[in-house]
Amino acid sequence: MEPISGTVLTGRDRLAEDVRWGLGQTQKQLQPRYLYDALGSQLFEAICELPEYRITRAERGLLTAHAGAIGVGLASPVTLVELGGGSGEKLALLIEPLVPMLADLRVALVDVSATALDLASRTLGQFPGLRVAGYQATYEDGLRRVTHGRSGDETMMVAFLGSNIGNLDMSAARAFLGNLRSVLRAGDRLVLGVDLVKPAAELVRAYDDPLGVTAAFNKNLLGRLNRELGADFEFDQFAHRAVWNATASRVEMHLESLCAQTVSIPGADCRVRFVEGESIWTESSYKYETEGIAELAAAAGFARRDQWVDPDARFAVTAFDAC
Ligand code: AVI
Repeated sequence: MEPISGTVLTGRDRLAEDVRWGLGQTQKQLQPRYLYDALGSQLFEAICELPEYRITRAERGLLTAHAGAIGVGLASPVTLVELGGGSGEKLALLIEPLVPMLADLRVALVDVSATALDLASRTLGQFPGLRVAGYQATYEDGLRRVTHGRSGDETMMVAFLGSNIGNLDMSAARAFLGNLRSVLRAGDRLVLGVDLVKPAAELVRAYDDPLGVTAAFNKNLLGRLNRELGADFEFDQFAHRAVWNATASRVEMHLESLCAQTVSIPGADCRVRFVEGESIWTESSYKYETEGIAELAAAAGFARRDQWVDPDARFAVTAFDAC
């Protein structure tokens, strides 16, 4: 699957092309970034509140307890960059101890969603005088723009939270961290929030909750193709499936066809045939071990400074220095 940090969605043509390609593969697939239209983003916010989905609460707890230590030793001026941060609520937790510590602190928000940038800027309004710049861009593009023309004495701290890195295949995660390192300087900091491997039953419940919110989040992708490309997917002819693939260390989300059927997608100029039981793979969520996170980042040129783990939820926040 392509990385979520890849090409920006530039409208219907891009969606149509990706859908035609993805549903033409032997293992049918759709890129996870298409899960996040307006309704999908709201459903994801609801997922974060589910008792079975512990990532958001665990990370919030770790950031609340350790934000001071995460930013310790940074010298002013500092630019704190958040990649794909959504509401800005977790960023605010990181900023709080930094405000009295640093005379010159700026924030750069990088997100493909204008709504998210707007929301995060409003959240950060609680810090009077804080300079906040928003970049509506992919991670790579936004980072290039943020780092371009930075002053000689400016330090950067990049936050990539919420286990967003887990939605990248291993090779894409490696490439992403390598690109990130290439635009940073030695001494810059990276804060990564990553979900850890845990018992299979727990993982499957987190991605197939009894209330059906994750199922709705996944099926909304079919709704999106109906709305935007005039497709005729029937929700009740597909089932949401969450599968723990232990070999690849990832939870896979699929939409499984419950019967043999043909779906028309006029906006993508195609008709797609399904046999009973055939699935569309819509997302991977890779789960790591604490050492695996450090090794992945080390290969890209980041040295682990400190790591904090929620032992119940099995979630880790790790601070790295670019070296
Ligand atoms: C955004 N991302 C880290 C979530 C995850 O856990 O992979 C998306 C998600 N998919 C289903 N539930 C949540």
